[in-house]
Amino acid sequence: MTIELHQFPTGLGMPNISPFCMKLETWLRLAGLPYEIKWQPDPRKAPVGKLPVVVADGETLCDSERIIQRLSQKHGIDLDAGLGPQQRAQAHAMRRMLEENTYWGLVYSRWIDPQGWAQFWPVFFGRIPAPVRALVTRMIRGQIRRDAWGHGMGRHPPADLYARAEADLRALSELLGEQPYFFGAEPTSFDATAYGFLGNICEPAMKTPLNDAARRYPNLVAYCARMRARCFPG
Ligand SMILES: N[C@@H](CCC(=O)N[C@@H](CS)C(=O)NCC(=O)O)C(=O)O
Repeated sequence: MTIELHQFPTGLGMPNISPFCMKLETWLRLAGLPYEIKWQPDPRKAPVGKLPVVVADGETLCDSERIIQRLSQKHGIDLDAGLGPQQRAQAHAMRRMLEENTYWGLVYSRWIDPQGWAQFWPVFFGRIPAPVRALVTRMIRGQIRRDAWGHGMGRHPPADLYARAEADLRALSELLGEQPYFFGAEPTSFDATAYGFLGNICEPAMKTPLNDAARRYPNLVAYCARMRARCFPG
């Protein structure tokens, strides 16, 4: 049984600069499933144009959550076995918040905010030969601007947008409190999502209002360090 994990290349000192790819890789590590990485810089090659993708025993799976459900079922793994219905509902709501709202704060901070863009573009586009770089960069950045606008987050003035994303961080900080993981002493599947997103906000050596906001929550910073030590040591 082989699990091929097709995901974006790494950067910024992170296991992955895509929070969805990092979520899935974190989950695979928490689940103890061996996998082989296939680096894929171009999401258009993926069946639905988004990464991560997993190919397992000839089956191609898209969407991090769907992949986790399928692999859990196939391997008889349930990282949430210890959670009651109310905790599972909380995990679901927090995951949706991170993936559908906080995500756009992160996208804005890297791709649209001029301060973040100056730090981010060399990581993402630095290896593309100069003659085509400007064209590719303009095309992809333009698409991401349209996506953020279409979602709605990209229509807010920057201060409002960052305030909306910081409200998510505050909520997560309150929910985590002094616990090592979001639901107690051991990680659950929500911690894979949480680290994919919070890690990508707290840990990279980037300075934007979003990174600065996250680093004002000591429990979130310590949580990311704990998750990294557990899942990506060395
Ligand atoms: N719901 C998907 C979302 C994946 C996703 O949005 N991936 C981004 C990278 S973080 C992507 O591939 N974007 C490429 C694009 O939109 O063109 C999942 O959970 O896997």
